[in-house]
Amino acid sequence: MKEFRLYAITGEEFHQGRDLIEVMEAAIVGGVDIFQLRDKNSSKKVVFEKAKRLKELAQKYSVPFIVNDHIDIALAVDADGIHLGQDDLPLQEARKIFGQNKIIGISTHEIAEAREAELNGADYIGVGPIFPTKSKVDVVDPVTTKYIEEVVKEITIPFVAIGGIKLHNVDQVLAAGATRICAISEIVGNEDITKTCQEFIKKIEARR
Ligand code: TZP
Ligand code: MG
Repeated sequence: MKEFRLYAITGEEFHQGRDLIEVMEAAIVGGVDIFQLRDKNSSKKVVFEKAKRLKELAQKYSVPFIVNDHIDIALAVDADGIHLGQDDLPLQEARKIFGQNKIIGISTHEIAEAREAELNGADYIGVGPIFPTKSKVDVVDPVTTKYIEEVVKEITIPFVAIGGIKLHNVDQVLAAGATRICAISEIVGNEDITKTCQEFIKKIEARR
């Protein structure tokens, strides 16, 4: 998959009433180079409608668009990828349905899961939650930057650090060896989304 640095995920509870497209567009303008629709509350029909609009946005800026959980919706809107958790459809089955040329990302919380995802052909893994987060229910305990260090040593596919990452603590994450950062609330919950993303990019670039 194409290299990326800053990955934004929708979190409409943080959008402060702003339009979904407006929020994600501000993030892309600020430097987000891959983004995901994550909606655990809406009907499939509503998620599909959002995905369709976000796919258009992705095309306008030529950035990959990922759908969380719903492989059928990802196929229906011709999304660039899907993101799956440990309790979703197994990676190899998802690959059969979704195809070789699409992006499949897998959430991991420990090195055994990272190894398995790599072995089974994931395009990237999520590594987290690094810090406590309020953006995910039934989340596992923070894995801390220790887990990043383990992944850096062993895993060769791209990984993105996620979970409680803010401008004020991202340096710790980068110092542990992460080169790609993912955030929900710090990006989409911000008054100035574009500026926040620009600052993330500056910090990521400074460490690369
Ligand atoms: N997976 C692990 S932590 C998390 C997800 C989806 C939530 C990240 O949100 P935030 O607001 O950046 O902590
Ligand atoms: Mg899932």
